[in-house]
Amino acid sequence: MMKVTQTENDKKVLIIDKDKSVTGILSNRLKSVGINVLTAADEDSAFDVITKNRPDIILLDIFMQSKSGDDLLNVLTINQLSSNIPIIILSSAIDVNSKVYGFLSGASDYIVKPFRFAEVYARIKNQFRIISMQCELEKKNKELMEKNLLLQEMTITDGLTGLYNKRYILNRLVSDITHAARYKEPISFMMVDIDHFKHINDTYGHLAGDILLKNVAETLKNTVRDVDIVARYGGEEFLIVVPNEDLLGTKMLAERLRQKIESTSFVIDNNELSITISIGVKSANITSDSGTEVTKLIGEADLALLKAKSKGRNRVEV
Ligand code: GH3
Ligand code: MG
Ligand code: MG
Ligand code: MG
Repeated sequence: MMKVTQTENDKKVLIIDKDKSVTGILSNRLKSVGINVLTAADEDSAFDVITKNRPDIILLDIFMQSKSGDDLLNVLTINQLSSNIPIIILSSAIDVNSKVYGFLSGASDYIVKPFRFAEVYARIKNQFRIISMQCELEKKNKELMEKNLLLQEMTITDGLTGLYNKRYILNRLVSDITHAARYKEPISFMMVDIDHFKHINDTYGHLAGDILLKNVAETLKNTVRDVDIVARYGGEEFLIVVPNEDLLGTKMLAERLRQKIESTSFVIDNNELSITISIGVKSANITSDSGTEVTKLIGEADLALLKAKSKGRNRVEV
């Protein structure tokens, strides 16, 4: 007798046998080698068992005279609940056509009755091995997809703040502008820059500056609307895309941001830091759909930011 490996002990085999010709002895033999055996005598009880117990393999006894076995084979291979469970046919039909029909209908294996237990067991083990290989492949595939997702996320994310990075926002802008042009919607931007940030670094250290940047990023993200996109554009500079909003609405949103940052006390290393931001706002109605607009529009938001800085900082300019 072959030895049952560890993995086989938790595997379940469902025997579907209408005339109960094979169930008894076969199920006892399988149990004696440590396989969990489930049985069903008709379609309804088979699907009951499949739903409740999720068998790994189905042994389908086909009673050729009634043709009912063939029908059930087709049902099992088509139904979503059972379509990915390998089916081993047990049949007294030895002709090639019956075998070909079984395989073409989706069976994974075919055993001719009367059979010897050793053959059934060997073929079951063979299916177990195929299942393990598939599981292994699926696992590897899942790991690869997760890695891929993580990499994709890393390429669009700023490591310090977790915001989108400059590369992402520039790409995103092109499609947002195209969208705005197509639907004749306004599109607006805010260029946000922390005032006198150098002073924070000089006074509290670069590390505290980093933490502050993270906190400011979070505050910005929590203060804008869900549709607005916040990106870290440079060191202490953020670009916010405000879709489908005109100049007036964007100025109000910018003012809200400015006030929020001004009124927030950022606690870093037991120091309560108060900072301010300057914001340059640019709104546009895109008429021609052109990606080259991006550089121009950002340039204009930058100019507005410079204006805010030269006018004394902690303010919004257009
Ligand atoms: P202004 O009001 O004109 O914007 O003054 P500022 O000091 O903020 O501007 P400036 O451009 O002179 O300095 C920006 C500072 O931001 C200098 C740089 O060291 C700091 N900085 C840029 N990126 C980071 C970062 O990732 N971490 C930290 N801690 N500091 C950064
Ligand atoms: Mg600054
Ligand atoms: Mg939000
Ligand atoms: Mg700056």
